[in-house]
Amino acid sequence: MHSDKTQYYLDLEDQYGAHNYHPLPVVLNRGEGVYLWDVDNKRYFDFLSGYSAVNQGHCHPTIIRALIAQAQKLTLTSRAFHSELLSEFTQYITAYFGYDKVLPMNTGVEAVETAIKLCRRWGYDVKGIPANQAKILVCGNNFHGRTSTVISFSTDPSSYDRFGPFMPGFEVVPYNDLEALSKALQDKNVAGFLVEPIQGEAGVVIPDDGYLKTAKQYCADARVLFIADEIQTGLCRTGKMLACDHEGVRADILIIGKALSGGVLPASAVLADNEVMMNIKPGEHGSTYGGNPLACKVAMAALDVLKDEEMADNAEAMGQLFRDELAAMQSPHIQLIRGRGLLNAIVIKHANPEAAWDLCLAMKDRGLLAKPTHGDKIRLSPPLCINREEVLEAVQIIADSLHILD
Ligand code: IF1
Repeated sequence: MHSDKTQYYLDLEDQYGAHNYHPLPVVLNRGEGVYLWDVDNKRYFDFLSGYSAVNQGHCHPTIIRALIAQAQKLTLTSRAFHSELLSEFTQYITAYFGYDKVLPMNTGVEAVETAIKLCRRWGYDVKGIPANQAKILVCGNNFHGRTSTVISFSTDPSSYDRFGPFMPGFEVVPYNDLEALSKALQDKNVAGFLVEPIQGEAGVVIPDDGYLKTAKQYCADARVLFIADEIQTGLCRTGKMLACDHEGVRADILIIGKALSGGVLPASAVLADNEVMMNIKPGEHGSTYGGNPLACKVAMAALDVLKDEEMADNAEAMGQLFRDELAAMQSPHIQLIRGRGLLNAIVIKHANPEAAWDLCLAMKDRGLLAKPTHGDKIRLSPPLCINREEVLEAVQIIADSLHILD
């Protein structure tokens, strides 16, 4: 069982915190690179990376240096005034991703909400959709966050059940189904198509080769905005800067978050060209903390690190090695291994429906942290600074742990 110390913290949170999560029973208090430590000073490989927010590794020194220096200088001005850092950040990030403009927000879902508002506004002002008729197509099994608007188009009851009434104006099309998309695009009131290049929460579901490229073309032909939610897949996680880069697709609206700050603070951004971005006028959208100097400084450092340390290439190489080594195990308990770069998942095959959870507990005991999703899937997504030796060591832990299911 747990140490008294661990149990003490588990009990505190259980008593005073809302029960909106079901975490593994481990209490962490330190992180560095690919490692986390618990309150008993036991070390773990982090194979969740804060749901892909910590791509650069925990407490990356370059990012933390930027955080500390900026925190001692200026943290928040609000958008009522200009700041030196926001100015610099807008130039930096638009050049980095190749868009005319950026709109900074904080959490991922706020950036999704922003993209929805931008898309609708473009639909009315540019495309000429009649008032309040704009439609946005979304995919089956999507995950784009937890606000009431975004859960309105979730297909997962645990996201939406008994949280209604829901926001209208969304239509679900099956993921990875070009025919269904093409049919839905015939509606002249469609303004946008919102898609995850790889579906994370659904269990790392990778669409067929060519899906994104053709979907983008269909959208262009129908004069519909292609909106890529790269909050989880972006920033080198899948072996390219953006997952859309695998197919040479440039989104009309690009949404990023999570690793934009390297796991240091909430920072998200929406990127688009003037035709889309310039329809929102002063006072029509914003956020107290969006684009604050501290987040801008941290985000530039976090983006620098991704390029300076060639994290896309490392994710590609280490991901390949990781999947090859998992496959070589030939475990009877692994039904499927899938992923791209270091966004990976295994599907567990076992009579016991608790097997994936039990496996995660066994891996925790042996020094590796990961979390099951949808019962039988385990996402395996370490920080992108992981090296060959560490991948092999992690694979050994997974192999040893799998034997508890024998
Ligand atoms: C939770 C998963 C990851 C996202 C995409 C927007 C957001 C997310 C593609 C919203 C957030 C999270 C949030 C986290 C679990 C999680 C997750 F399991 F759902 F799939 F990452 F693996 N678009 N993903 O993946 O961003 O507002 O949270 O910053 O507990 O809800 P946010």
